[in-house]
Amino acid sequence: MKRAMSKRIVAHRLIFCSLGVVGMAILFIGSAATQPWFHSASASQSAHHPTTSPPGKSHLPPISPTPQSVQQRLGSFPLTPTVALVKGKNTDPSALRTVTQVLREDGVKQIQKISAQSAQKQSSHAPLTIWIGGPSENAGSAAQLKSLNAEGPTGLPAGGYVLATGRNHGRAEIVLSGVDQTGTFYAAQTLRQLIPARGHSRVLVPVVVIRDWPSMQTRGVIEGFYGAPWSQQNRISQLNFFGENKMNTYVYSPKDDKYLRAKWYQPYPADKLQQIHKLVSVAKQNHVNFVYALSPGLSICYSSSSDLQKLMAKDQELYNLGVRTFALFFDDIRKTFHCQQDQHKFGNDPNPPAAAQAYLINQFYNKFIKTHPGTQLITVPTDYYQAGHTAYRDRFAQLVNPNILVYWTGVGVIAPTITDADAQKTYDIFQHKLLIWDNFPVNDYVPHQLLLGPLVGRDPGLSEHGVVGLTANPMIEAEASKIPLFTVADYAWNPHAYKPEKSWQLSLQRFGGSAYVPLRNFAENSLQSKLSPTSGDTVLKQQISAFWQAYDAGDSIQLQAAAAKLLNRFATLKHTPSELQAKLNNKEFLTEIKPWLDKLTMESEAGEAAVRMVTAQSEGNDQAAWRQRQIFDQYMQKANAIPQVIGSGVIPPFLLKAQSESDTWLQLRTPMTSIHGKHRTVR
Ligand code: LOG
Repeated sequence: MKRAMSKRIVAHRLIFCSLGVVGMAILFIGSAATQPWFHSASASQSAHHPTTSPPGKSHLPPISPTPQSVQQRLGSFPLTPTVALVKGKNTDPSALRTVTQVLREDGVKQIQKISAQSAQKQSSHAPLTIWIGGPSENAGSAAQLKSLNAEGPTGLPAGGYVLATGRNHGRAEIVLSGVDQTGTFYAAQTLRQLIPARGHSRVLVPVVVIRDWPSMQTRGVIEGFYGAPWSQQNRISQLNFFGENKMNTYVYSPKDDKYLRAKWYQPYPADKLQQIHKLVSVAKQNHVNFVYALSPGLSICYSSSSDLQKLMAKDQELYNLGVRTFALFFDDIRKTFHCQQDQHKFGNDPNPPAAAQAYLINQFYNKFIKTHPGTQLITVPTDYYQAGHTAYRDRFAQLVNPNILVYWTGVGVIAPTITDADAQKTYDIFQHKLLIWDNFPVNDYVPHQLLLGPLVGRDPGLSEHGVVGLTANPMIEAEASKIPLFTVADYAWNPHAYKPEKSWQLSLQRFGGSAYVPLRNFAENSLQSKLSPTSGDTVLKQQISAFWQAYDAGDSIQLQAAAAKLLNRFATLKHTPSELQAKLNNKEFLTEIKPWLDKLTMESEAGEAAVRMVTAQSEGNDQAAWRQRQIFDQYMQKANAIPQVIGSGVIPPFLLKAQSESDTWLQLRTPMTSIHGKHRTVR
């Protein structure tokens, strides 16, 4: 379906061109990679996806997730202090709220809200009219799109939209038309990026037609890690962030919420339920589907009807709060039984654990999902990460109702790559639609690391191989997680156009604002993960290798030059924490990353001392070398007292090598040594 539609879009563009719409440019985004991120999975680009055209006048701000198609036409018009907003009967309230907020932020003073009916009868006197809502929401928008020479959204996948701007008989117009309410909300999110506030200067609206839709149906986050769950505040902030980035799914499944795993059978106390209620409503405002998962496998008796009742009673409470998607998870449990009854019932099955879980899942499906309209069920099997067939998987595939979505992490719990071929193979085995549980950027297995790099290594065609979507398991540090999650949103929306480096840069710009430079310096040193084991601070890496080269060659001029550069970089890194603290208005993030900031300071101080120490050694300046060694030791001690890891693969190896060079030098000169004929005590 997607291919067919994309062909239509190409045709649509051609028609535009042949009509001679002057100056139209189709803008797409290319990138130069500085990290080895492009090599991890096949990088096939299908023909129907955007390529960069010579823009010439490309002043469009970057839009993320990358839209499927952007046509920029000649010209722009000012956002006037008075604007008319035309809404229909069913216009999405969140889209309306978002547009209003954007206009206020952009300095619009007067917003005249009018209904589609009255707008059709008499045109407003405002110099700019904004129509909000697609055909199902706002009866007037279709005609407006037509007069702007833009095709409507009908036929786009759920969440698709058209955003068109231009002049209609001399009057400026903006039309936000979703194929559904979510699409209109997404059009509003795109508008937010299209017309960013410009301080005191007037905002100009570029003339565009953006026709956009998600490639992956399900896009989002699964709070599914071990360790301290996110706070209520964290979650609210995340849900807003998901909406802004067109992610539509949040799976509530923190392993350490006792009510969903250890004590899955216990009802929530009223205050906890109230908190979840709030989350469900914030999710709804952001067009995010709140999924509630129970992990009963630590103690459940699979065939017990009273245990089933307890599961259903628990989920009924959530249903009452508005939850419609439920999950039963069986990851990280033993494949043994907790009651004799199960042994009797399933003991002789070709695969007892698969049979027992399938029985429970199907029972729950028949008794709960089928009796609660609008609900659906997801599961994660115990064999969620293996490559290929297992006896358990084969039996599970045979028995579990085909309407149930199956989670898969890719091959390996933390999958370095997820390829189209892997997906197809796994889909063929499970014979159920797959949802990716992407264990990135989760750090519960390496809690001393931050995984701030972009998502890499995921093939672009997964949704053509049985995959309905991807949810990322984030870090314990919620705010910090937003940096990689931004790129996850970009990937899942439009995987064929996804460029990790480019997406990551935009993520840092959006998150960092005026603190972009120090944020990038910090993040460059917090990149390593199983997905990108060799990435790191590229500037520093090059400078370090130039330094050792000059040192090994005994070339003092080169060494001086290399040392100066390296000292410069370490000084920059040393000041990065204070710069971030001064420029970044995000207390929560700064608190989360405090130990890493401290570590960076200590390592950079040690790095400076190391450069001076090695240079002094090389120059035969023993006194200076020894003085620097003492400083180096001081900072190393402080750095070693902080367990957090930063600069992996780059800074610590440099410090260790410097230390070992210094140790060798010390051994040659301890306790007394003769330098230039003079006796001097080194220690
Ligand atoms: C857990 C997950 C955990 C992750 C990374 C799945 C399906 N389950 O090995 O909760 O955060 O690994 O440590 C897991 O991935 N099991």
